[in-house]
Amino acid sequence: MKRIGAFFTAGILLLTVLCFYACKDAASGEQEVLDSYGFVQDFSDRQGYRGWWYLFGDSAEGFKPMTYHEDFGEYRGEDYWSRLSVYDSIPGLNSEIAVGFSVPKTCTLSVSSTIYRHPPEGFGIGQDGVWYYSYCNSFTDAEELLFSEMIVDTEITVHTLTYETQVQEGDMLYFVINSRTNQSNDNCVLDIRIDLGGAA
Ligand SMILES: [Ca+2]
Repeated sequence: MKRIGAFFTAGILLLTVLCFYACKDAASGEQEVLDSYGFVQDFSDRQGYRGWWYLFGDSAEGFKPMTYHEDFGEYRGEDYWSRLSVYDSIPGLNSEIAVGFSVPKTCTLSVSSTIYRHPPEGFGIGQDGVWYYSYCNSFTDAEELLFSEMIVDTEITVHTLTYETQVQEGDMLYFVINSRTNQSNDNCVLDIRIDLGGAA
């Protein structure tokens, strides 16, 4: 009986310790540094969860956080149509949308992103697809782009874009969708995989 009591006491003690650390992390906002991250895998109703941010605005003027709409399971910006989700991401009429990723540690990091756009039936006049590009912290010159691609297809075509770069803890990576000059049928399906390598 004493042995059962000892196991019971040890179990309660272990649960208390685990709860303490879980509650401490939740309260402080600290998040465990993982080896890999995924936009779809980690998608959350909480801005900043696992380093992901859901944004709208402009790469030149700056981005602002979108608001999560629970009924639709998506983030929306203030600009009409501007939204982000694992199923459908659409730039606004007068704004870009962006996924931000806050780098949790200094390292060499690799990115692999897929994107496709739902093209209209019988590709319409003036429908010019989207521009998808990525940069770190700021973008003022095309040479700073880590990848850049026009997604202009007449049937569903998955584009895979990759890069590897050295980053510092606290850097912000941006993955931006721009509607170009016409916003028709700019619905995209996006994923971003990020793997953290060794120390830079
Ligand atoms: Ca367009």
